[in-house]
Amino acid sequence: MDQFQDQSAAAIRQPQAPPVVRKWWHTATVYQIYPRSFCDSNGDGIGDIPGVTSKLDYLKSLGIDVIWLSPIYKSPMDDNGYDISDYRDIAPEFGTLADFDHLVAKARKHGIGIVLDLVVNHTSDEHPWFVESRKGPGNPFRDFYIWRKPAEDGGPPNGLMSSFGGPAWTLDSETGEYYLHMFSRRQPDLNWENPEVRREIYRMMNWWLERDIAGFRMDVIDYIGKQVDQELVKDGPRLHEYLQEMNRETFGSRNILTVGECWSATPGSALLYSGRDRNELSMVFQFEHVTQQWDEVYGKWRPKPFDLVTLKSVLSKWQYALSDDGWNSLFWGNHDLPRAVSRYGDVTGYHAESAKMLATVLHLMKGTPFVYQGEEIGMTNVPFTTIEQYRDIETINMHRLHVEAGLSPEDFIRGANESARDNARTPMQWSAALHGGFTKGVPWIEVNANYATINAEAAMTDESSIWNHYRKLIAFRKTHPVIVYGLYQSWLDQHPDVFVYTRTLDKDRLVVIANFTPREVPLTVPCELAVSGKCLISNYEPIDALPGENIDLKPYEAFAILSQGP
Ligand code: TEU
Ligand code: CA
Repeated sequence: MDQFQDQSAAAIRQPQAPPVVRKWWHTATVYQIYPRSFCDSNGDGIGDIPGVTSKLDYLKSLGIDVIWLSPIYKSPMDDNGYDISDYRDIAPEFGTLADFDHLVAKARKHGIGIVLDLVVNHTSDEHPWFVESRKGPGNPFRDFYIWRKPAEDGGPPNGLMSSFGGPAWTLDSETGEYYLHMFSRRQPDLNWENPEVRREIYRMMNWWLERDIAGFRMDVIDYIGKQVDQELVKDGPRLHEYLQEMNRETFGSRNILTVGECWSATPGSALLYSGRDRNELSMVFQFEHVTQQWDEVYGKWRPKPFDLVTLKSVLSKWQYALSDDGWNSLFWGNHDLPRAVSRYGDVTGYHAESAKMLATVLHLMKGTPFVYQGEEIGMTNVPFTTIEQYRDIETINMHRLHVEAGLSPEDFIRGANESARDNARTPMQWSAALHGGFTKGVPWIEVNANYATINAEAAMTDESSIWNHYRKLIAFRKTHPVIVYGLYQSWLDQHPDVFVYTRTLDKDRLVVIANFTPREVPLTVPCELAVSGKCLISNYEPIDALPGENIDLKPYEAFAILSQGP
C-alpha cells in the first residue's frame, strides 16, 4: 500500500460471468472516416467515396471491422454534411449511390461493415421538407419543423441558444415566425413530436438498411425528445420512447451496431440507452472525459490544464457503471475534438511513446474502441495562425462573437489551436508526397506541415511505429476474451501521474500500467498486482513480470502483462 492506494474500501470486486448475449461488435474496432479529409480520388481537393474504397486494403491491414462514415449525403455543406438536403442521395463531391453501393460491397468482401451517420435532429434549410415548411402555416410540411410566434417584444420566443453561437431561433420574414435550429441557421430542427416526421425517418433508415449497411452512428440523438417551450433540449421526456419506436420500426430485427452521440449521457441514462432489455441502442458516446477538461465559462476555447486523477475517475466510473449491463464506447477523438496525442500526450518530446501509451490505455478497457482517422499514425493538431486558415462554421462563428465581445484575435487563435474542430479535419497524411498524398489538386483545407514525417507510408514500414502498435491492440481484442469481457478494476486512483487497471476473466488477468507524463516516475506496485506472465504489449522493452515493490517507469511508458492461471 502506498499513499495513492485509496480504495481498500472498494475491495477487489469479484470476477463474474460475461454478459449472456455476446455481440459481434463486442470484439470489433471501429474506424471513423471524415470523407472530406480522407482521400481525394479525382483531384478536386475534396476527399470522396472512391477515395475511401481505394484505402480498404489499408484499413484491412490495420485490422478494423467497421467504418463509421461521417455524412456523405447531398448537402449544401454549411456544416460539412451535417446539414442534409436529401437523405437518399450522395453529395456529388463525394460520388454517387453506385459508388456507395460499390464501397459497401467491397468492404464486406474485406470483412468490414459500413456504419452511416444518421443526422435526424435537423436537416438542411435546402431540404424539400423545409422549403415547403417555410411557405406558411397551411402547408402540410409546416409541422415537420419547430415554428413559434415571436415573443411580445418581437424577439425570439425564448432563450434557447445555438451550439454555434447566438440564439437558436431565426425569424423567417416570409411568415413572421421563428424556426428553431440548435446548430447553424441553415440546420433547422425537425419536429419529432410529429408522427409523420418519425415515419419518414424510419422509412429512410430502412431504405439504407436494405443497402446492407452495418449500422448507424446517431448525431445528437439525445436532442430528439426535446420540449422546446420548457427550454429542455437534451434528454427530453420522450427520448427513450422514440428510440424504442425507432428500434422496433427499423433495425431492431437486424444484427447491426448503433451508437448514439449523447453529450448529456450519464452512467444512469447510458443504461437506459444500451441496457440489455431496453431495445434501444448498442451503446452511446459519452463525453464526460472531454467536458471535464473545459473551462466553466469559456468552455473548450480555454481548456483546463490536464488532470489525470480526474480523467481516471471519469473513465473508471463509466467502466464500473456499465460493467454488468449496457456497453461502453471507447474513444479519445473524433471529427469534433482535438487530436488525442496533442491533447493528452506530448507531440514534441515523446510523440510515438505518448501516442502508443494512449492507445494501450484505451484499447484494453472494456467497450468498443473507435479510432479516428489519422490517430493510428499519431496525427497532431494543426498550428494555424490566422482565422482565414480555418474552415469550420463553429470556429468562424465563435471567432466573430468572441472578438466582438473583446477577446483579442491572438487569444482566440490560441484557443482554436487547442480546441477547434479543424484540428481533426486536416487531410489524412498518406505519404511524404505533396499535400501528404491526400490530393493531386489543392486541398480544401491545408495539410498539416508535419506530413513529411508523420504519414501512413512511413508508419507501415516501421516495425515499431504507432500504426503497428494499433494493429497489435486491434488484433488482441480478437484473440483475448479478457480484453473484451474481463472485469475492470482501477488501482492507485489518486496517483497524479500513472494510470493502473486490471482486467480479469476466469483465470486470465491483465495488468495495465501507464505513465501519463514526460518524466521518469517511480511507482510502488501494490502487492496485489505482483504478477509474472507475458508482456502483451509495451512501448519500450517488454516487461513480463511485476515485483510487488518499486519500479521506475520511463516517460509515457505503458505496458500490459497477461498472466494465465493453470
Ligand atoms: O455534434 C454535436 C455537438 O454538440 C457539437 O457541435 C459539439 O458541441 C461541438 O463540436 C464540440 O466542439 C454533432 C456532430 O458531431 C457535429 O460535427 C455537427 O456539427 C453537429 O452535431 C450538428 O450536426
Ligand atoms: Ca474528390
